[in-house]
Amino acid sequence: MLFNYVIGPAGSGKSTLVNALYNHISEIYNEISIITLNLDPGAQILPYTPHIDVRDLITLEQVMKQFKLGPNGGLIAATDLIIDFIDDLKFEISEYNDPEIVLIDTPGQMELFAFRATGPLVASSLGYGNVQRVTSFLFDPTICRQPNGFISTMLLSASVQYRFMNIPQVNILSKIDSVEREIIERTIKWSEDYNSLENATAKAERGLIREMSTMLTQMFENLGSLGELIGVSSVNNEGIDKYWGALQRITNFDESPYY
Ligand SMILES: Nc1nc2c(ncn2[C@@H]2O[C@H](COP(=O)(O)OP(=O)(O)OP(=O)(O)O)[C@@H](O)[C@H]2O)c(=O)[nH]1
Ligand SMILES: [Mg+2]
Repeated sequence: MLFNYVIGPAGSGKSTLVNALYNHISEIYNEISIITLNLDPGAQILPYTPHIDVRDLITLEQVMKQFKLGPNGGLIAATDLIIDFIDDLKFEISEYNDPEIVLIDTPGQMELFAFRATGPLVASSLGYGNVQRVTSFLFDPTICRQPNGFISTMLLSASVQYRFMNIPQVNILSKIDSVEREIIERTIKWSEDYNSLENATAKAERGLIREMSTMLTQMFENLGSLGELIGVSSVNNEGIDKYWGALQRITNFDESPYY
C-alpha cells in the first residue's frame, strides 16, 4: 500500500494535483486499485469526487455551530478533530479492499495539518501491513519568483520534512504552465545549484536580508535538504510521469503485479 500525502500552502494546487495524479496512474494500469481521500474538512469545492471524504464525518459548519467558533477557530478545531475519526477512516479504506494506492488531499492551510498534531498522527496511523508512506510538498511558482520567496518555501518544505521525520518527501513545483518558462527554469536551477541561488540573492537583496538569505542558502546546502524539485502541471500533465516515477523510486513501489 502506498499512501501519498499531498501537502502545500493554500492554493498551491494540492487538490488539482491529486486529481491529475489519480487520472495518470489509472490510465497506466487498468487493474490497479487506487483511491482518493479528502482530509480537508473545510473544502468547499473539490475538482474531483473523492472516494473517501472526511467531510462525511466532520464539516467546518458543523464544528463552528457546535463549538460557537468563527471560521478560523472552526478550521483549527475541525482539523484537530480528524484525530477522533482515524478508526473510521481506516475502516473506510479497508472497505475498498485495501487499495494499492491512496492519494490524500490535505487541508488548504497546511499549518493546521502539518504543524499541529493531526498530520503526523494521521500519517503514522493510516495503513497497515507493507505500507509505503510519502509526502509530496508543493512549491507555488508564483511565490518563487523572487529568491526570498523561494527560500521561504524551502524553509516550509524543510519544516514539513522535519515534522514527518520518518516519511520520505518529494518536492514539486506546481502549476508550471501558469508562469513564464524562464521563471520555472530559474526556480529549478536554484534548487539544483546553490551558487545560482546565492548569486540571485546577492543581486536581489541588501543588508540584513541578504546576509540572512546567504546563511539560509548555506544551511540548505549543508543539510542537502532540497534534492530534486519536479515541475508539474495538472492542467496539461507536463511532468506528471516524472512525478509518478519519483514516487515509485522513493517508496520502492512494486508495480509488477499490474503488468
Ligand atoms: N494553470 C494551472 N492552474 C492550476 C494548476 N493546479 C491548480 N491550478 C489552479 O489553482 C487554483 C488552486 O488549485 P487547488 O487545487 O484548489 O489548490 P489547493 O492547494 O488544493 O487549494 P486549497 O485547498 O484551497 O489550499 C485553482 O484555481 C486551480 O484550477 C495547474 O497545474 N495549472
Ligand atoms: Mg484543496
